Amino acid sequence: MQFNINESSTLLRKGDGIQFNITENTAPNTFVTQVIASDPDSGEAGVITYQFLSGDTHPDHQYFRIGPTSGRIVTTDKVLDRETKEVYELIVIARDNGVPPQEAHRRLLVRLRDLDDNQPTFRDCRDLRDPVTVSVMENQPPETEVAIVEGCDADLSPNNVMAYRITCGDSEVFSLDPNSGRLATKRILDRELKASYELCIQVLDPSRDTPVATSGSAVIRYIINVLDEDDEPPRFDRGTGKIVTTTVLDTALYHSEVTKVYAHDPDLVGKDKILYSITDINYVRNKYPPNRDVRSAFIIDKNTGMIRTNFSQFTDFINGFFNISVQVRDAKNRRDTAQVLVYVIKDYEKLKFVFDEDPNKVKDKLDDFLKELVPIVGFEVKPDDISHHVDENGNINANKTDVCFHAVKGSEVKPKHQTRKELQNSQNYELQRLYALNGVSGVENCVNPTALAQTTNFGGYSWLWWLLVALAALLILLAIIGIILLCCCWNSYQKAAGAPYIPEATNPVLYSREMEWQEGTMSYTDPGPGGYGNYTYQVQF
Ligand SMILES: [Ca+2]
Ligand SMILES: [Ca+2]
Ligand SMILES: [Ca+2]
Ligand SMILES: [Ca+2]
Repeated sequence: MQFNINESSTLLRKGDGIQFNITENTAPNTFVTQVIASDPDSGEAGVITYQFLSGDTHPDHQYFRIGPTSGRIVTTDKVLDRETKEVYELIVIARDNGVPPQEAHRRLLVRLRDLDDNQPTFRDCRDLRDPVTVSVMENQPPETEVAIVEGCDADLSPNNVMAYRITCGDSEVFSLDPNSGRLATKRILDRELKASYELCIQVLDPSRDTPVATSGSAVIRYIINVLDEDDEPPRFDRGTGKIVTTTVLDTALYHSEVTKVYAHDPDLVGKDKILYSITDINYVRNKYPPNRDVRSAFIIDKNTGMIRTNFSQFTDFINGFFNISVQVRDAKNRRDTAQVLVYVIKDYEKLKFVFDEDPNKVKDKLDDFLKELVPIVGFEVKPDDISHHVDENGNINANKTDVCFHAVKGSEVKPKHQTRKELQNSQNYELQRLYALNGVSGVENCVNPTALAQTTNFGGYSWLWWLLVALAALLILLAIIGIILLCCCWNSYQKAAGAPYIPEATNPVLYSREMEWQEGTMSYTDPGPGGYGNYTYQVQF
């Protein structure tokens, strides 16, 4: 038996069967080819029937049908999708009616031609997750490449040509080559200005008129993070000006904390490596400047910016202020400077606001409250300490807050009595409204008289301690005087009672050595007045 194949539509491959090409997605009953087997037998024994070899090892036959007598192979109503399966293998069996029947096998391959039946997309692309995160270094010149955008189209070339466009986001900052998908910067980027950008990118078939979309499988989001370079100087947080005002107590001891200066380096790189230093210290007072070298009066922690005292007492410096020049620099030696004015005051010169809320709530709103206060009273209030409220008897109330402060006008500390008068002005309705809004219930002495009595220092001890010492000394002195007086009285009594008289000039110690006191009788004779008569005296021991 021999197979004859319709040669006009075949591609012969030696030893590998014959391959036919048909277009994918073709309609049912599309003609593929016709196989014809010839049998030299005549009659019934030469009648040939055709069928496909079936079974698990040859599943592709289900997509095709063969005419049992005609040998015509056509497609079925099953969809032939090239993107699902491109080549189908068919084994055709031709069998005659002889006894026993004769068989011949032939292997055929059916390959699908590609049609442009898939749209470009991002959804099914390998290793692509939405959003795509990429990065680019700041300060790079325009046209720096950020990424190559790549979609996917399941069709074969030329049916898989893709084009790209930006459909939403920061398109004024980035350009996208529609053909190559090259995403690049349009200008120099500054991370400190904007650290992250976002784009929607659509992939499309350039041969079709595709509407612009900002979502769907043909759109992907790109997040572009700008990487940091150490290109910014550190800057002091100065609040309202270049000057930081604070106070130090006249009794401050060596290494007491004065204030902390903060600087901020906008860079991420090296922001933790900024260093603080003091470049100069001056002391300013109108009269009688103290004769001390003040350049070492304060020191600063180079890492934290904490300024501490380097003297143990500041009593000589009351009514003046120190002007400390501080500097901060980063790893690239970019610098910023600020002045810290430190006024030397006594503890009881401070005032406090009493808030009807706990310290955590007050901390959150304190900055805003103090900012709003400035235009109302015309001076600045600088907080020194926030703590639970202590009443005038020294009792602590955790539901209230004390904010001790000093007031500053220009670069001078405002006197306490003036400050108190202006902050307690009940005619200032704007001020009273601000107090009511923020729960301020009073302006009081920061240190109350009781606490002041307990904490006022004299060389490190409270005055109560010194008072007790003085009383004790007085008692001892009185006791000594009393003893001396008693001794004097006793001597006088003895003398008056006829006790033996010891001359004043005689050293009692020497005298005691010369006398030999012994038990017995001592006697001497007195010639008597005018030598008339003898008197004998006896003293019994
Ligand atoms: Ca296709
Ligand atoms: Ca396509
Ligand atoms: Ca920096
Ligand atoms: Ca930077």
